[in-house]
Amino acid sequence: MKHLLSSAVSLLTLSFVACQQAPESHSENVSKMVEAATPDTSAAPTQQEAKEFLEAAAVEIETLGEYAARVAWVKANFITQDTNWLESKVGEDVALLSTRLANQAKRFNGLQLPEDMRRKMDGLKRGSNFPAPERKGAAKELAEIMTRLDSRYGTGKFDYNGDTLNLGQASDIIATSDDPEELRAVWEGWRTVSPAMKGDYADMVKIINEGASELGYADAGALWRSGYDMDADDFVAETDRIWGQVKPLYDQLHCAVRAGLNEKYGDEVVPLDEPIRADLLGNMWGQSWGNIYDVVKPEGAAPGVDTTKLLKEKEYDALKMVKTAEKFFTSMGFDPLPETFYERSLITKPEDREVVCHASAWNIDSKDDIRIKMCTKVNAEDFSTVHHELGHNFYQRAYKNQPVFYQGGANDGFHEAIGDMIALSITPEYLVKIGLLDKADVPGEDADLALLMRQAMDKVAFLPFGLMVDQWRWKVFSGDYTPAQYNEGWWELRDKYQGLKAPSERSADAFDPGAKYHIPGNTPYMRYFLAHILQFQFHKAACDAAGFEGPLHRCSVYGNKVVGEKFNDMLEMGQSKPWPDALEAFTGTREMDGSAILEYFAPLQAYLEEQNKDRTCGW
Ligand code: X8Z
Ligand code: ZN
Repeated sequence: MKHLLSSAVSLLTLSFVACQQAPESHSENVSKMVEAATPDTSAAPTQQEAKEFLEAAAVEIETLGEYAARVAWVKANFITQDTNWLESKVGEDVALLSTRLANQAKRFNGLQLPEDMRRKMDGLKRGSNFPAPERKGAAKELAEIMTRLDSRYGTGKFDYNGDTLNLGQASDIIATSDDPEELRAVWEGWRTVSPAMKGDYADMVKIINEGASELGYADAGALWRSGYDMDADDFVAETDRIWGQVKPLYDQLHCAVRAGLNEKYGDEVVPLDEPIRADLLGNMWGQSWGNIYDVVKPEGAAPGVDTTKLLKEKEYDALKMVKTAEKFFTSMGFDPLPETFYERSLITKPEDREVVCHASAWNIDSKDDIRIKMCTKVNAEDFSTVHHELGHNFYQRAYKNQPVFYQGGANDGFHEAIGDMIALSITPEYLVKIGLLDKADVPGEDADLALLMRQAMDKVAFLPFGLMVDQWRWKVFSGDYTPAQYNEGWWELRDKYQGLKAPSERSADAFDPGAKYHIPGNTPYMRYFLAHILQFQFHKAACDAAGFEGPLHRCSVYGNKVVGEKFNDMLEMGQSKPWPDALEAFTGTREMDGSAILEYFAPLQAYLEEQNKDRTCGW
């Protein structure tokens, strides 16, 4: 999700790179307001002063936030030297504001405050995920680096067989080719875009570590981990615990997929006792494997549903995909999207200019000006992504009446899980209701394994990737991985968690993390691991609330207004309460936990264990 000024982790974030600056005169005015609220830094502050400080800070954040969002939107829709310049400029202002407010908030440290004010103050004190140190010039340098990284990724291209390929074209080849030589060449080709980012990345790490240290954190990783309403070390223990719950399921899937690929490509390309080559999994990063579902299609099981084929047969286009996803939300009682959403969103890739194609959802004015930006293709993956993005937008609109401090997800994993939870309700029975599937083609119970396998190839395959990306960043921030070890460290974790390996020896200057959007795009990633756990908890709670009694993968809450209302109650809370309160409101539990995803896939896990019983699993 792209958002400037609110996140579960911090109030002012550059993570979406746009930042800019309100017109100078206005900026000065608001600065004076904050100054006025904290007049004498030596005197013991009063609660009244704290109240005034928070009020003035909210005005500053809202004002600069909207300006920054508009600049960032223009840059992401039209990458040029000038829009990069503008974005760096506003990024600097956002960084300066964030650092200043964090420092000013410290003044109220010793003061007893009502819980609500303390929560707002603590949010401010966390600064941003990419904090600039106070020294002169640091915010500017940081903002310029962040803009450069993001734009380099957005405009990345490479030559292949006499053609120039962008990421979308390269991804299509990875999704459909079964020529290992071609796959390797395209996989490597995309990774020629990122070595040029490495110097900037190392410089950025130094700057934000310095900023984090000034805010009182050991490093930027410690700052990121502190954004979950719990002790940062406890958060790490929680993610490890949850990974421990789901790892046996992943290991079974890995084993079956390796065996399927081995059958297809032979021992030379896919040895049975090694990690899997990362270019063979149908996705540029090997993060979700739905595109190679055929290699593990359960034998003898009835076929599931090929959503890509259905969308194409029924001549869906990007707009129809978005309208269909919107209709899911409105069927549950949410208001339709505003007209401006359709007027202002970008939903197909323009041919005549450079845009950041990575899908995102925007909240421009913290009210109703919500939009998405994605280079939609008509396929199952993007059908699901459209639901994902609208989930962000409906969440943003649900919490729009919260104070700006609370306009964010209960935690950042919640924000990523909303649309995904809705997409879990895309069952064959639902597809019949919207006319995509003929009633006669609804697969029976004998297709359950096929349906679960197809879903697991996306959702289960993703789990270790969701975990390892920020494991890598945390080690980079802590200095465990020096710039010289960046790439080696990346592959160490790819091996450890995913059981994947590069298709060939990586060169000394390779910077493979930079070939994944969220590294140059400056977006934390643990949120997606959490979301892949949470969305199943939400789905189960929704199905329970609907009184559904069948297996979870056959449950759809389409049209269920009772569930919609309960869901909305959680969404409206935004970030106003610690996330366990929000989770409890909807699911009745206060813990993020892997038991729901395990329950969902239980029949598949049993099947995989049986299939794998004579295989040697692991790597
Ligand atoms: O980045 C995204 C969304 C935008 S928030 C499209 N996702 C992650 C990714 O693409 O790597 C969704 C799933 C994981
Ligand atoms: Zn998202």
